[in-house]
Amino acid sequence: MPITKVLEAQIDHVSILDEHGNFDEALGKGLIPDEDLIKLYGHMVICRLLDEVAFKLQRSGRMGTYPQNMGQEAPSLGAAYALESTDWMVTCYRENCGLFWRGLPMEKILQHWMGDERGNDIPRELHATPIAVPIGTQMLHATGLAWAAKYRKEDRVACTFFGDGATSEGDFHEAMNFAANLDIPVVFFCQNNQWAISVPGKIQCSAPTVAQRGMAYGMDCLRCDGNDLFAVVHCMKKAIASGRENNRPTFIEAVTYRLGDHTTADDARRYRDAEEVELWKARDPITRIKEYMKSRKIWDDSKQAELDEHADQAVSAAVKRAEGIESPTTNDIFNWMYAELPESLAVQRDTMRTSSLGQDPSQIETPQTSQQN
Ligand SMILES: Cc1ncc(C[n+]2csc(CCOP(=O)(O)OP(=O)(O)O)c2C)c(N)n1
Ligand SMILES: [Mg+2]
Repeated sequence: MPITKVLEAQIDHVSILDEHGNFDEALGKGLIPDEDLIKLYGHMVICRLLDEVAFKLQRSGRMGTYPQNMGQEAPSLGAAYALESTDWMVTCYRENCGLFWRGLPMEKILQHWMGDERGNDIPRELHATPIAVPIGTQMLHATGLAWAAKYRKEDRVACTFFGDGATSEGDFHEAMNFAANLDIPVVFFCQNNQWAISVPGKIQCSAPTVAQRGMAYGMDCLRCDGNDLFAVVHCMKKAIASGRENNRPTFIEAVTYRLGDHTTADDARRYRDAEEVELWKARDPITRIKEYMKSRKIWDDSKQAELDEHADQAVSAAVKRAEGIESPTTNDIFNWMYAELPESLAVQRDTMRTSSLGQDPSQIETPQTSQQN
């Protein structure tokens, strides 16, 4: 027989709680205990409010550029919930909700986007890496971390998060290839929010799913409704088990949507249709859980009012703490790169960098004293 079939592929799409309130009992029953669901819901509500407040802080000049997570609360939260606290979370910038679940204080996120890099100094015990803004770099870090864990025989997997656009980066393919060929326990978690700034997914990926990119490397691939917390938890549990038991990486494509602009420096109305946004507003992950809990009679309006008040207080307190942190000095730019600062940089530091502006540092009288800000 001259032609034989060498591959027949299939990708499963998992949905447990859809936007119409349909709940798949077979997959969903017992997956998230009610008590946890209430806590998870609370995290999503607080995270959404933080986004709204951060947007206003930026507009009123109290914050730098900020990438809202609005509409994408469920993917990282479901993943963080399924992971052990000792597993690595290797994130980019739309995983606030999961990081808060892990225990990252909200003011750290605010401080970081207020322009203070110390906000990205993640407490070690959280097992989370700094928020990666360069697209794609963190997937390689996750592969390295999980490889190290395997080598040291630690019971630890790494989960790395990235967007649909990041799957066009070379780093992504290197990380995937390495992980699959060396049996490294990494979960590659793609938040497919349909857009990479103004570039729609269909331009970046001509395959019908992003998930199948994992197939090319020989790893298990799963696709789910990313706005369905239950579906995310279901897929993550499978992926984590495969990592822990067999050191196998898994690729998860969580289909979601960025309800806001790419960042506060963007205006998405210039490149996408209002109808598309409306369609996805109806698939909001937060409303979905709220309605589900109401239908199960474990949530009501008075509990919601209590939560809203708590969220208000928590976010206001975080803003106050972030704004109360003393600003770094301009000298900090020089302080953390070299054990011993080269002479040329010392001159720049001591002259407020006037030498780089074409002024003669020797003409400046008391360089060191003018540094404080
Ligand atoms: C290496 C690199 N190239 C380009 C950019 C500029 N940039 C910032 S976000 C972004 C799009 C990322 O899209 P996606 O991966 O889908 O993530 P999303 O923002 O949609 O969550 C680009 C190109 C960058 N930060 N890093
Ligand atoms: Mg995207």
